[in-house]
Amino acid sequence: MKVLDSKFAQDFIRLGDDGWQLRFHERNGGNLSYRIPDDRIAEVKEDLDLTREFQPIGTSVPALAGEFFMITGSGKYFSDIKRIPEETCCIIEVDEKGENYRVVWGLTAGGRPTSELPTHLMNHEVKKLASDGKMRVIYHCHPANIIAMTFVLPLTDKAFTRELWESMTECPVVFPAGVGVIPWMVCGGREIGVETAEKMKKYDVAVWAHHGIFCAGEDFDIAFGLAHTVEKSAEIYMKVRAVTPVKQQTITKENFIDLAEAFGFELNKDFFD
Ligand code: 2HA
Ligand code: ZN
Repeated sequence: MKVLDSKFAQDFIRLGDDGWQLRFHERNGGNLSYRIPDDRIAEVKEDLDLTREFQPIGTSVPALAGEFFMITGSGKYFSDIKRIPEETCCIIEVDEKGENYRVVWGLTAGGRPTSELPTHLMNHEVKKLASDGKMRVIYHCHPANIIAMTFVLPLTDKAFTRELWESMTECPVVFPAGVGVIPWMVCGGREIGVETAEKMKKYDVAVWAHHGIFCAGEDFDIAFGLAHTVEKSAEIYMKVRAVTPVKQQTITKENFIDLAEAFGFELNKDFFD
């Protein structure tokens, strides 16, 4: 089978286009990766070129040795993913040590995988180990309202989690563990990847101050739905904040407890006063 005829590639492309439509990706902002299951990569083997040289990842991810990932390219635009997926995306193979990668499909007009490759792979490693292999998608985007929130709230997991939970009833249901927050750092390297992966041990969402978010999910719908929910809640928070410094009422701690009981999920109690 051709890569572009596979369901995983079509789902990858649809997420990319959905993110573009929702204005989460200005210019070349954001990146997306998917850890491809063995049986899915076997189906597209005929379309892969396994002859290229391996290159350093820039970090070590031994738990991902031998895995294949579909991933967006550095400098490529999300607005182009649907139109020219083979130019904007690629499939990479990680070597047997988890230290090098090579491109085996895509980037037909040249280029390399996203500058955030170390963060993507370190997040995949953490999530693969924590979920018994179920988590497969890591998604990074630049939604305006969650970025705006990083200029008005203290950069703590608790401040962000509480305000996001309080701004929309669905939020504690969708991300009951909460969200992690990372202060401003230089992006594109190993250091920010280490900090993000540390947050991903506890949460499925990491907020990068003045930059954007990273979300993890078992599949494309879950990862994208998470980013969408966080951003919608951030939009409500910023709207409320813009018209009043004081909320007249909100969702209370007791309300959260009732909600968790009704829906049968475990809320992260670290964020209760
Ligand atoms: O340009 O979003 O964080 C891609 C990015 C870097
Ligand atoms: Zn970014």
